[in-house]
Amino acid sequence: MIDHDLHNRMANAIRALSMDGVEKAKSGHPGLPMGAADIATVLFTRFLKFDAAAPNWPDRDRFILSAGHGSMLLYSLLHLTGYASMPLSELERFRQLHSKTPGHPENFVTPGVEMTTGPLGQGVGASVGFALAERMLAAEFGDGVVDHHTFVLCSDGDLMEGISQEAIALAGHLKLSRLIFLFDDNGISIDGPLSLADSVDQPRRFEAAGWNAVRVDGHNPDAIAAAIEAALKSDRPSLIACKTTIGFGAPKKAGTSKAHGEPLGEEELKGAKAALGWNYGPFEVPEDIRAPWREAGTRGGAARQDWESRYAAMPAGTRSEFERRLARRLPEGLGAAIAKLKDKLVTDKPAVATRKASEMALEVITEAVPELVLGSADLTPSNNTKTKNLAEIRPGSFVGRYIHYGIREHGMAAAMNGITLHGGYRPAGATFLIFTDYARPSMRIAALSGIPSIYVMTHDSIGLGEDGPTHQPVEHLAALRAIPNMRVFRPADAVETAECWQLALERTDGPTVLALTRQNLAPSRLVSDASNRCAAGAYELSPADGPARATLFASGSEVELVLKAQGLLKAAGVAARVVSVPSLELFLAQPEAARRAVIGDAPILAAAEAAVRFGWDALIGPDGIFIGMTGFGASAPAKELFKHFGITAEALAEAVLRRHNS
Ligand SMILES: Cc1ncc(C[n+]2csc(CCOP(=O)(O)OP(=O)(O)O)c2C)c(N)n1
Repeated sequence: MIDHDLHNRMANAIRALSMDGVEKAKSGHPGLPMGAADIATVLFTRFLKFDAAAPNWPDRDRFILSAGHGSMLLYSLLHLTGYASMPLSELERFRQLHSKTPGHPENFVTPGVEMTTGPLGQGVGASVGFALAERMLAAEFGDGVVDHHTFVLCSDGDLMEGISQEAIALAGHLKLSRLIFLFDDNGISIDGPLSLADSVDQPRRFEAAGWNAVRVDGHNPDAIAAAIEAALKSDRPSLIACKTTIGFGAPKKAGTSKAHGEPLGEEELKGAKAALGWNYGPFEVPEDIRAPWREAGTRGGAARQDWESRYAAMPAGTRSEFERRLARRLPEGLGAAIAKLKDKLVTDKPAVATRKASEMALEVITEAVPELVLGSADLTPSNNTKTKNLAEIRPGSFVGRYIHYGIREHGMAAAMNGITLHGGYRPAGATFLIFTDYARPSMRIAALSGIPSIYVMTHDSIGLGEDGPTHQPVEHLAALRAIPNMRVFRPADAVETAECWQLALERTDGPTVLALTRQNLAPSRLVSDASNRCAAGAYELSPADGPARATLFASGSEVELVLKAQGLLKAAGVAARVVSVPSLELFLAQPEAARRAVIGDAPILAAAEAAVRFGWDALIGPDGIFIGMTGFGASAPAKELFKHFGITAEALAEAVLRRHNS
């Protein structure tokens, strides 16, 4: 039986701290923490398996606050349950520079925060990955060491966002029964009542996607507890729609959008505390409420110790593999495997598309890197991501390393965030480069929070041909390069593709896009080289015959083109060198001397990339010659398109000659 009086006082501690935090910061969102305090109190005091003394304990339940604007809810919980990194002084510094309490939760700032949320829907999307990784890791290492749940607190906004549909459909399909959504069903958003813009019956929507769904009174702790009990026993993921009042307790603003996103104001705050029977000053929590909250924070200690004994009893080899995987440390064998592959490629000289080269690399890499989990948003045969050795994840069956995400690019990228943040796996997901548009919000979260996901993005230019301009990316390379901490590789042949895969895997602090061609390319790296030449972002691929008059830069499929232009120029008596640029932004981040050495001192700088010029001026200057796209593509065979848009060796050589002769 729940002691209602104690429950209320504990929930009111969350409400009071949240009101005070927002009031002191003069900005923030008090409504959600006040409304969802009962839900959070039931979850954290009775169900959530966690130990405040060990925020990173691998078998903890994950709690994801998808409605990140309600961050004071989470910070209050971390403080009350005794996380060392969340003293009261941090609540008092809510939203201030270098505090542990930024406006929206950031997992790389605050221990106990599982993921960065704020863009509505991202937590919901990532939670599918958390829950999936849990089951996959349990299938590999056993329920003895991996046996936890993923709880999500989500809001109306989370469920209105389109990504929620992708997420719930995938979770329902896969029967991720350890995923439990607590929906703060308050019927209010910023513009006012939800009825302004939404009339979805959420439980029925979830049921249609294969979930268990119930409605409860979100201020009745017994009802919330009973619903969670039932959800824990379900063989499906569960939605618990908790009817709540936003800003619960605030005399005038409760139940209105005025409680959503601004300080209550002195008078309203006073009135709320009086209504809640909370007779304490700002940030004051009496000891008789602190004590049971601290107890909740240590409640999981025994479970953690039990887990540690079970873990210690596992074979040493299994333990070291588990630790390696959680630490994102690559296995020893990868470097040697890539070196061997490169030797073979230099000998065989395959003239293949880089998507095919990627598959060839993956045949080797998937053997060497057991944590690599591949998948595609329903373009597997085009993305070439499924190698022979990869079994498929299926509903309720989690032994495997290939995920059919369905036609859900955004859901895929979000789930990949969750898979990585859960720990134990390195996800690589695929679609066409053009559809990074559909995945970008989650890719940005990956870049922002240092998640090393790998995006295998094929069909990377007009070179895809007949599908036409709707499918031909032109601005996407520039747009992706503009995301801080995103690394974009566009390899030129099979050797570079292997090197870029290695670099993507070696990254532990941010995501990588591999932009790959549909069309076949001639090999450009013809000699064996033990070093990874792509690591510096650009390198001299073909020196000039004599003092260079021009340097020709290119990425990916256009490297072949500039090599040909180099030959044409040579025939015309102009010495040119060729620099391959697999990663423009990585190259631009090199120290100045290294950059200068590669750029060289030839008077003419030219670049070719079948995309917009945006970004290349940093390398060739505003007066440099650029051969690429200035608008959208067209539907025609690839070879004709390159000619039509003037992206040819002849056009480049001519432009350089004109400049040379002027
Ligand atoms: C993708 C995205 N769009 C818009 C916003 C701005 N925003 C923050 S909260 C919110 C809606 C608030 O409604 P709800 O989700 O019901 O939260 P509550 O009012 O219950 O706190 C919006 C539009 C956002 N954070 N993310």
